[in-house]
Amino acid sequence: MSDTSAVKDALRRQQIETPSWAYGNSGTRFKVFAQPGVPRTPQEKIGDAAQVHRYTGIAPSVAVHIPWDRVDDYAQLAAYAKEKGVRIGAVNSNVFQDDDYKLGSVTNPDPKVRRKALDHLLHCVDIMDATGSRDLKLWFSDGTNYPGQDDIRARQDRMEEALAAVYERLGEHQRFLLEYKLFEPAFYTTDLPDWGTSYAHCLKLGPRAQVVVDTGHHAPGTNIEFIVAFLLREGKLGGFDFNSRFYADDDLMVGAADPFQLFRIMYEVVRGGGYDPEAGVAFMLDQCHNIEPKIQGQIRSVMNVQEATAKALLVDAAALGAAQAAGDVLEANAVFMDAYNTDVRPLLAELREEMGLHPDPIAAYKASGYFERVAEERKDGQAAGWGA
Ligand code: AOS
Ligand code: ZN
Ligand code: ZN
Repeated sequence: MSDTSAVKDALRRQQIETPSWAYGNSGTRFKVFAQPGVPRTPQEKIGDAAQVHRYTGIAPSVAVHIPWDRVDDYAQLAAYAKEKGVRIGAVNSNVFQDDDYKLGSVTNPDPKVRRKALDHLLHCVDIMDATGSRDLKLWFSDGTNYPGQDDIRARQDRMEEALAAVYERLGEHQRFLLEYKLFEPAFYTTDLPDWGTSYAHCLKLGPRAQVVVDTGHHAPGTNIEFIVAFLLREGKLGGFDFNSRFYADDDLMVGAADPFQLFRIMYEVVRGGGYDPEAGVAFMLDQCHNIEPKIQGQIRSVMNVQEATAKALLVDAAALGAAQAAGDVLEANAVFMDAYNTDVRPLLAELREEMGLHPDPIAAYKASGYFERVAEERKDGQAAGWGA
């Protein structure tokens, strides 16, 4: 797509979801550096997410994490989000922070622990019913640390059983997105370590079980865009948890470590039809802002995805196809790189003005005084943190 107005039309309908946990304090295992103005409640996290949407125009939903965002009335929380101009997106389950889960959650050798974990997952579907969320995001920390610790095959059987029970409970318009991760916190085996394992489980269950690609969850050097192309082709790409990494699951701002990789991923999304709303691919961020300001960090990340998308949309498909058909390796690569090397910032500034937004979202946010206001208002009380 090289016609600028078509590119702009496509960008106008982009939707990127921000995660509630990105607005709270977070850190590494060594230290959590508390920041002023951090939200104390799920409602305040939603308020912050609404700011990101306000200045970017393309972040209309916020993912919640249960029980970090526990409230008595989830329908009321959804109504609150609506009032703020956003909606509640994916519901993220959490079966990794309880003492009972030391040896796993749904794959734990103890049936009582497995039942407890499954009950939590089913409760998350109840929450989706109340919030109107389409997606349940499942990430399991389950795995083992030592050879022989547990039976690898039996753990797959237990995983299959739990996933089938959740699938069964989903409503007609609901899906689950199954996340995989190479390692951490388990260091020897992880029960869902790669896209192939997630894919195999999802394939058995049906169309409402989809794979989610967290860009930080692969071995260094993995060709993530190939995974994206393959899953899309199979109708199994449910969405992304975007972030960037230098080493492992760093959860840094997307596009910070390797903007070229982000472009290559977005190109495969566009190429495979994953950008069309009917494809149902959820574009979510999964990040933790340890040292940088949180709302601003989310705005920057949304802009990074938008820039990569704009470049991907700018690839001249006709010229690329012709070069590929002719076997002209260098010309094909040149067409691809031309799009990547285009400075799309002026185009995006123009688009924002057409959308009634400030051309520079970060400058507009900073000038709004929101941060100073909430820093004052939220002086008292317990700031939300990773896990609270
Ligand atoms: C964990 O590594 C995963 O990325 C999950 O998506 C997790 O639920 C999220 O990062 C919040 O901790
Ligand atoms: Zn994730
Ligand atoms: Zn992760």
